[in-house]
Amino acid sequence: MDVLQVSNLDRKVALYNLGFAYVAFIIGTLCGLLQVFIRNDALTLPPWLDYYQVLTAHGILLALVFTTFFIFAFFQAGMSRTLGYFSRKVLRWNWIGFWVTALGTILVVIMVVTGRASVLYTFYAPLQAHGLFYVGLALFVVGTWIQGFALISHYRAWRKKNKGSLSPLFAFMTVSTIILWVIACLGVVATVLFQFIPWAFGWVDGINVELSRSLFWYFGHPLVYFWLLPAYIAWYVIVPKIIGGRVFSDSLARLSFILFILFSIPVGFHHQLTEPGISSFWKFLQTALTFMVIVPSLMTAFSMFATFELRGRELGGKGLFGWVTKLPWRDVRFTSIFVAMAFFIPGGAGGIINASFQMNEVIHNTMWVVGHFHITVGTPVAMTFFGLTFWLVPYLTGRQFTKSLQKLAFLQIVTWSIGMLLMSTAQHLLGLLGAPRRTAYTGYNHEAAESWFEGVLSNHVTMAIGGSILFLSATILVFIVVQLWWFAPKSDQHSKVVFPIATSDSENTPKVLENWKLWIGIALILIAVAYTVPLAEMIQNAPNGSQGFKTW
Ligand code: HAS
Ligand code: CU
Repeated sequence: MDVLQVSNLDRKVALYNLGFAYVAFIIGTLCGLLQVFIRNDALTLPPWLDYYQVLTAHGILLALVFTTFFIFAFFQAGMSRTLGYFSRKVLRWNWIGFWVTALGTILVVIMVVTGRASVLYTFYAPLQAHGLFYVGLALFVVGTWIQGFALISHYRAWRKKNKGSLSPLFAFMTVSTIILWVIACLGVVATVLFQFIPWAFGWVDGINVELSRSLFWYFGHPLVYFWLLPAYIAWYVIVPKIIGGRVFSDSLARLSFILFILFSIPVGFHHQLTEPGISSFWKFLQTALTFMVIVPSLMTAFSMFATFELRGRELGGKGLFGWVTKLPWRDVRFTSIFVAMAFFIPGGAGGIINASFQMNEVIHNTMWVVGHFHITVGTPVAMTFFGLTFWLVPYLTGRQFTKSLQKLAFLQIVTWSIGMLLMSTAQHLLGLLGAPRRTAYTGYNHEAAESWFEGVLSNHVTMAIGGSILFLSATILVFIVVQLWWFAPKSDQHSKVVFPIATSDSENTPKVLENWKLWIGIALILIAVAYTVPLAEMIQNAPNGSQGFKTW
């Protein structure tokens, strides 16, 4: 087999992941469109379709399926690019992992579409879905582990060959993200295998609700960093190359990823601050740790500004802000990701509000939280993935990102930004005024609420307009992907798309940063401190397990 052929094989598995991601994306955004109209009373669903079914499909297809498949496409392409082509074995396991993940997804989607699992993506007990829904979830996780371990074995082979040297930044960050993912999944695997599956198939009578939710959020919070870190990889490693700069600091970048491994897991209680059954001390400890996990994001913000300013000044930018004008704004691969970053400033600030123990009371069960995650995962993460798509698909298919497609790409990111700005602002404000989340309608305080909800931005109509613009944007994006995959002109030697990787000077980077045993060990200690006692209390003081409820 010649080298070119091998590289094409690596690309194929990445391309399959990417294709799967975009199929989920278009169906998921359509479900989102339906939702804003239902909440606006402008749409009544046919009897075989229900609000919670659509909401479950929306959450799962976008937050879980689109992200995960895209992330593996990016990882596979990037690991093959930075560490060399996959061996046959690594390639085979990547494929097996892909098919297992896909099989799990299809099972889950069938259960949701046939109305057997309208339990939202958080699948809180005692809501009870069909047993196969949980089996699908388990397969999904196993599939990602197989792909993850295949990439780790590729990395280990590289390290064996390059004893004593730090791995390239892209590979380091990919491995960190996979480590975080595997440790995080232990919680969801435990609750799905030992609690949900026996209960849903009727082998046991009841479920310990508090324990299941806690194990879910042990996973659910680091899950958001499993989405975010690949975006950060793009910010640290790809964006500097696109603007012609370099990585600001190799050690800072690696340290921030290590901090995510340490602090992103022992914090799940910040999603359960209003739940009884966990004493305030443990809630307080975990909110304090949540404030620790903000640090690596602030380091990232600092590092991005530094990269931009250094490059802008290099290009002749003068004065305090002159460098801003020197950045390559006409390059949609950069502009899309810059706007994504800008959205993360209010997105992250909102997260800090949520994590503040007392303030959480105000926003917890409201639309505010829905606003929060649309300007974290829905834009900073998703739009970074769009920005990557514009060159990743041509890179994988050997086609050109033509001028006319570039114009369309600008239209796509402008519409996504406007749609998201309108929708998420309305969601935040409606939430503050008391509009609930996770529910289609509430009679509580309805008359008073009607009069509050009449402002231009605090309005369900604004939210629906935003949602419609977003769906338009999604169709443009999928059109671009289809063009780049099958129809754009083939690239030749000159127009060949490269995988951009910035130089990162690791000469002075402390080697201890790549000592995984050390960091995984500390992470496990922190997890044990934050979780052992409260979980033990939940098991010891558990009331009789709850029966299952189907509310739909
Ligand atoms: Fe969150 C709920 C706290 C980040 C996603 N979050 C959610 C839910 C989701 C979600 C999906 O403490 C709902 C779950 C559900 O269904 O119930 N979140 C935080 C905190 C952070 C945070 C402290 N969340 C995220 C990210 C997500 C995400 C990232 C997805 C990817 N979140 C919470 C809490 C709740 C919650 C509570 C529970 C609420 C409840 O009561 O239910 C932090 O990680 C945020 C740190 C980030 C920053 C921002 C740094 C800024 C950067 C950009 C630099 C910009 C540049 C460009 C360089 C401090 C890095 C310059 C441009 C210019 C224009 C100047
Ligand atoms: Cu969280």
